[in-house]
Amino acid sequence: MLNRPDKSIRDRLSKLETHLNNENPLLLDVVSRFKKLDTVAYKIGLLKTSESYATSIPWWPLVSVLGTFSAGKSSFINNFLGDKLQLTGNQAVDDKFTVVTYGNSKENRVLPGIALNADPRFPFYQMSDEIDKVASGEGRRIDAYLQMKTSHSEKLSGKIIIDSPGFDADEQRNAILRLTDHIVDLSDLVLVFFDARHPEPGAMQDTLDHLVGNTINRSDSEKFLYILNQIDTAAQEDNPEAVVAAWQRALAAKGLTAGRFYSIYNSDVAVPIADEVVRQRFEKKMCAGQVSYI
Ligand SMILES: Nc1nc2c(ncn2[C@@H]2O[C@H](COP(=O)(O)OP(=O)(O)OP(=O)(O)O)[C@@H](O)[C@H]2O)c(=O)[nH]1
Ligand SMILES: [Mg+2]
Repeated sequence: MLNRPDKSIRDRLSKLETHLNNENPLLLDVVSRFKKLDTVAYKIGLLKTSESYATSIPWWPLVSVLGTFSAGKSSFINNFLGDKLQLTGNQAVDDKFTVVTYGNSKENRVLPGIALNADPRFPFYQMSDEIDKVASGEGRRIDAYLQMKTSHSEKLSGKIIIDSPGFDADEQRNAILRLTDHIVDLSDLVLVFFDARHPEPGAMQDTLDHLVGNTINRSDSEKFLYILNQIDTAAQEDNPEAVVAAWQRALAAKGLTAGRFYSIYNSDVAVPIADEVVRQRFEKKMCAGQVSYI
């Protein structure tokens, strides 16, 4: 019996090592220990030579950014990375999930979803098989649902961020919803974005149903952060408390009364606040908001 991994797994591990070398070299030692363990497991028949223990754990923490359409998910990611990676705008801009990973090259690269099948950073071995599991027959259309982008931002090194299409009642498709569930399951941190311009339940019913109602009873509910973005838009009428209260009531109506709630705005794209006193107060509060969670 052969005691060494077959070629596909050797290639995969060598890609994994290259990525770790670029992003988190400390973990290289762990891979070599897994390889030793694999050899033992091949010998006693616990593992097939097409498998490795090293591929069964997610090496890169996954942060997903979900929520209502036009809430500012993509702008937030751009701001966090310090890189204009994602398109933004007031219309529903994104129609697929974008898996954002670290890239060596200074230029951002866009790769089709199928590229994820071969990327050892992503916690699925064959992403298209995973899509097939959640939406039968859709796996071969992986490019319709997913794309991959690389950014040279150091902030991305050692982690993966997923930007998502907003929840828009008209646009909702089953496969997208099921893929959302799947991504939520795999994520280590889930940021659920809401829009302070529309804090009332009607505008965010699907987000409430799907990302609040369905998640409060999960055993890993502590990985969800609920974020009311664009709170700068409450500066004009200087009523952020009323806006936040309306939002909290909508969440509470779905049963969410405890959790981590933040109200933030993105200073890159916010409307300038004319009143000096109000501006200072908003800026001070924003600094207190823990946007640095990632
Ligand atoms: N005033 C203000 N505008 C914001 C803020 N964040 C984002 N925007 C604007 O809101 C609009 C939508 O932002 P996006 O980042 O595209 O929102 P998104 O959630 O990614 O939208 P979809 O991908 O279409 O669901 C853009 O015009 C942004 O400039 C904010 O904190 N304050
Ligand atoms: Mg977007």
